[in-house]
Amino acid sequence: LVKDGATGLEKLVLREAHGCSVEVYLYGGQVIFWENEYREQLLFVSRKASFKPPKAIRGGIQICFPQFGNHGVLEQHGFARNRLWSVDETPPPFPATTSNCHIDLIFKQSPEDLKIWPHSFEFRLRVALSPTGDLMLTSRIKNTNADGKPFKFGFSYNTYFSVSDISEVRVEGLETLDYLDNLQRGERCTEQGDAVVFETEADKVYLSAPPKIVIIDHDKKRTFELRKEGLPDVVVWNPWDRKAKTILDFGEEEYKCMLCVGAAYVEKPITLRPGEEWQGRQEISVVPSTFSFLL
Ligand code: TA6
Repeated sequence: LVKDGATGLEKLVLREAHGCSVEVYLYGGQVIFWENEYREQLLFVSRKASFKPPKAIRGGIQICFPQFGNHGVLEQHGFARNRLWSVDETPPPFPATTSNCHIDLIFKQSPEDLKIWPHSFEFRLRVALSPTGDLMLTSRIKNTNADGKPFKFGFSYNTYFSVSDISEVRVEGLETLDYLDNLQRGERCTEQGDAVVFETEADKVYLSAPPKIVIIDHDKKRTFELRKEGLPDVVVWNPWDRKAKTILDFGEEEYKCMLCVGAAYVEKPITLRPGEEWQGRQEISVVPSTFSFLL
């Protein structure tokens, strides 16, 4: 656990044998850097990001809980992403699939937040790096209500991928899916039959998406793979130029070099009875793009 010089925030740094590394802020439980062995920054962080409460850090992987978007009474995307988490000294046994290069954080309900969301929970987050530098996030959320009450929640790993040029990016795996279009008051629409490309603002939640999504950054000759478990939906967002100008913690031209794609649980909220625990995993990896063999 070190204090980040630039932001004054405490962070955990995880370095894997081959040089891949990940940095996680206790603020928001937020992965902020993910570097491969070539020291490339694979996640986008806005140069205008605010690192002070109550603003969530614009970039990396935001943990949106217990609400996604404005679907509910809480602030946009809930409060987990702008609260202080702590190191989990007593992590429960995680599924064998997480590598032994990991860090564990925990986030619990606070007395003040109980007023806005009257439920007790334990949210344990494991951030793990595989031997090949894949980044795996496992969230385990347990209902610890003493009053026997179940609770419902929404969730998303809002992951800001760094891309070379958004107009050269294609996303495969979302073809023909139904999605909720946030630009049309959440209206349910159906995606076309081939890969998703970007020419204007996009703000969609794809429903019941397959376990693997592929994001091809043609210019950087890089392909991201996103695998998910326990999370049926996928969020896709790029503000494009006009919307970007209205976002204070977002540089005007930055929409060109980012794409927010994340495994989520949006359409139907998750219900947990007391003592029950939900688990949601997202694993992202970088594979050399097939195009690189052609060029
Ligand atoms: O995940 C997509 C989205 O809900 C978009 O509608 C956009 O608002 C984005 O999240 C960013 O939200 P934020 O509260 O972080 O500015």
